[in-house]
Amino acid sequence: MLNIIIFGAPGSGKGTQSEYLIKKYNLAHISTGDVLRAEMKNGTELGKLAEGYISRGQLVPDDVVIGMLGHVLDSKKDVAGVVFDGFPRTLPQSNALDNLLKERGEEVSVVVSLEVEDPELIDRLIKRGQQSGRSDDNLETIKSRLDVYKDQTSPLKEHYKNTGKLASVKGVGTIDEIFVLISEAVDKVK
Ligand code: B4P
Repeated sequence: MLNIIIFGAPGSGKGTQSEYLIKKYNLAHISTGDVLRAEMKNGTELGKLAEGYISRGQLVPDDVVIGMLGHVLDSKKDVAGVVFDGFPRTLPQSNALDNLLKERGEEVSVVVSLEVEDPELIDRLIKRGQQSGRSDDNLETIKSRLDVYKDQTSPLKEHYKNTGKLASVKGVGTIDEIFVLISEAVDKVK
């Protein structure tokens, strides 16, 4: 199975490129951000809990997200592989993913890291906020999300570099141009 982690700062294009990946390689898509937003929309206990963290630009606690991921993964049976979008975001999440995949006789195939500078990230998210109305796409929260990414998530790059799974891709350019680079990285491990 092809298990792709699409990794990067908020606004780096993870969600956008995931849509292309699932179509080209016929994969399932797990976006923890999408799952949490659906829970918020449905007003579930999990959604209410997540809302406080997301609106402040903080990460939802590891145990909550890891438990949720396990359930979602169980619902994706008989697939050619999975695109993990926005998960893992911390070292404990990365260890949990390794274990969840191992239990299923699987492993991470490749970690595609989209590299985009802060001013471009801020610009993209402000623009999206004007259309989407997402509670976390405002300047103050975007700055917190970028700080959280630097402190808690970006260290994972070193971790995946050490395992030989990291493929860094320039995330600036047209969506199609970036997808060509991502496909090259994926085709190497297919
Ligand atoms: P996510 O939904 O994952 O949001 P994100 O990291 O901020 O990235 P997003 O998907 O929005 O942006 P993308 O890179 O696709 O998470 C939201 C929140 O949920 C987190 O802050 C956290 O609180 C919580 N959460 C989620 N997962 C968690 C976890 N594992 N652990 C704990 N908490 C978790 O960027 C897309 C934007 O850029 C779009 O507007 C797009 O149109 C634009 N774009 C894309 N490519 C472009 C290009 N080439 N040029 C110009 N614009 C481009």
